[in-house]
Amino acid sequence: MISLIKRERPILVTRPSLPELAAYSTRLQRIWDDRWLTNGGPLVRELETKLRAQMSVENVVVYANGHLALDCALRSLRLKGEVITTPFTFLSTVNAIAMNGLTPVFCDIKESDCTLDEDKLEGLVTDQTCAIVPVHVYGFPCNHKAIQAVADRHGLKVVYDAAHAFGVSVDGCGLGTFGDMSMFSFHATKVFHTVEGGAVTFGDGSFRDALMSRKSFGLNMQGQCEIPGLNAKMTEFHAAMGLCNLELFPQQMKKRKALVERYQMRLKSVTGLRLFSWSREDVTYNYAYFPVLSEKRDLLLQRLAEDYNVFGRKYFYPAINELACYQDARGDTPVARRVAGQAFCLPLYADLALEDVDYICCAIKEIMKEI
Ligand code: T4K
Repeated sequence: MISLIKRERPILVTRPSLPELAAYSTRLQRIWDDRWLTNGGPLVRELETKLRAQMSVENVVVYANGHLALDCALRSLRLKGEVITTPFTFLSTVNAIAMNGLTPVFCDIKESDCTLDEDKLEGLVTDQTCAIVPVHVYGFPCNHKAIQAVADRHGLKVVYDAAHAFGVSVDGCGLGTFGDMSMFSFHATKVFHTVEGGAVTFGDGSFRDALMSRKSFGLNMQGQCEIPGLNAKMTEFHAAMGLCNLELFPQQMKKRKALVERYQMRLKSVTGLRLFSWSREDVTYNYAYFPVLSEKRDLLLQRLAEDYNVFGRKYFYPAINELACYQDARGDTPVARRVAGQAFCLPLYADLALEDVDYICCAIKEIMKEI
């Protein structure tokens, strides 16, 4: 019997994992010994090497955060014109496009997994289109073959926003191998984190110099600057956290998988909720988020917070093309607008107990009976 007495401590949508302090201190000792703190030090290089193996990608460049990684990826391709993306994402995706002087165009999403609807993509391509930025939202993989086919037909670059997708693979291939480049976020709220951080993965090694120089003021190996760049370098302290967390990652995925399965089992027959499918046999999921759709979302989240001290989050609301600065952008997205009005994420992190999931699900059942 599960007690539904309001929890004293809030259960938040996520809680960053941390290594043992002693393990982090061991890594820090190297920083103290070398006095090498930033600007591409040995721990950053070690992290890039380990990420290459972990993500099964040819090339990795790490950054101070995911947003700057995406900015540098787009900047390095010297794009001009329109970029097609989806509005069901975090503001960062579209800001990175706009702040590079590019014009975002919005493609609708599929309700089944909230990723770009490949059937609506080609109709948005014009002679101004230069690239596609699809989002593996919640870590659900986009249909990369269909997207690449459109890109190839029209000579477009493809840069994935894979902020949520660390550790996800399709048919054994890491998502970082798709398109021209992929950006991953290593923010504290992500399945794998460096406190703040991010990376760009890419197959074509000739992109490396441009990607490296964009994060260091635009200076290249010869000390020249062809395009102005940013300061988007990852520090040794952040890389040290990443090296520790990489070791914990496999164990954390097992815990997250068990939590997602528990949510699925307990919520699958609750009237008024729509769950997503986690059963694609070709996909290895990372269980980054537990998204749900409900027309009663707002009331449900309010009651969960007030009566049970449980805090879900409206990831992602509103749709980006409902925000003032993007509301005039081209592209009709009825599905994204509807989904943004119903989507929310329930608490999910490796240290969450299965009993907490039971508590949250019982609370949801009680609320859904009453609203
Ligand atoms: N593209 C996409 C699709 C993205 O989702 C993101 C970021 C990006 C690009 C850009 O990547 P980064 O530049 O961030 O690397 C969070 C994250 O800050 C952001 O990384 C993430 N996506 C976005 C979806 O969510 P908030 O505003 O929801 O975070 P916040 O501070 O409200 O925290 C969420 C919950 O986590 C709270 O309940 C408290 C808890 N928390 C948070 C932090 C930071 C902790 O317990 N400890 C902590 O240290 O944005």
